[in-house]
Amino acid sequence: MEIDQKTSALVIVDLQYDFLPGGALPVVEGDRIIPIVNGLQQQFDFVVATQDWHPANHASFAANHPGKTAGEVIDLDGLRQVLWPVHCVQGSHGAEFHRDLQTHTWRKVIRKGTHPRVDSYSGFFDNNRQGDTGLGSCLRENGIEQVFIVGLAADYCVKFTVLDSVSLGFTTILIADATKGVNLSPEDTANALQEMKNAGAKVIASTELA
Ligand code: VGL
Ligand code: ZN
Repeated sequence: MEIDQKTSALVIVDLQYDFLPGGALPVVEGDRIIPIVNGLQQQFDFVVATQDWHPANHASFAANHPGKTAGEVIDLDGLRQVLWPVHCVQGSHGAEFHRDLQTHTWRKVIRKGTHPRVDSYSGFFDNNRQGDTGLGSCLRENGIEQVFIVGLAADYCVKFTVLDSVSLGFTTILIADATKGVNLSPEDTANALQEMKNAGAKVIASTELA
């Protein structure tokens, strides 16, 4: 597959310490995708990244709901909310990008999940679809038509970023060997891949890119 540099972007989702082995909400072997993502970065002129960036009082943290534990699901202002361990707190080490990740060429970093009462899995919109991070307009203003998506986690933030990208009209390509899932249930990542395909996303391997 040929990458049209003028109209293509690589979007790197949440490659932060808290989602990597040793972090607060680790994806098993999540660090294995870092060299693949760095290799892909060489193939794109236009690279942006998202950063999960929560205040300490964020409503997605189980610790902020007395008696609840991570993995439980609550109703949060009418939305289904999975409760997570405290992660990616603004300014903390866990919220930083992994040191091996090349960041110097990034055009923009999109911080999300900053509203204390609303979670934001997608890099485009908050989970209630009210807040817009500006990623869509950033891509449009730069003439981007094809969005290639990589990062963590395949069954949450990557999935919702892919689905929103499709819904905004971008040709959307998930690079499957450059993502991995949390898998609260063992099938979650496989189901997420199917959901993304059903929505119209393409799923490719990094080796297919020329
Ligand atoms: C994520 C759960 C909570 C992710 C972020 O990056 O996939 N998952 N916050
Ligand atoms: Zn989060």
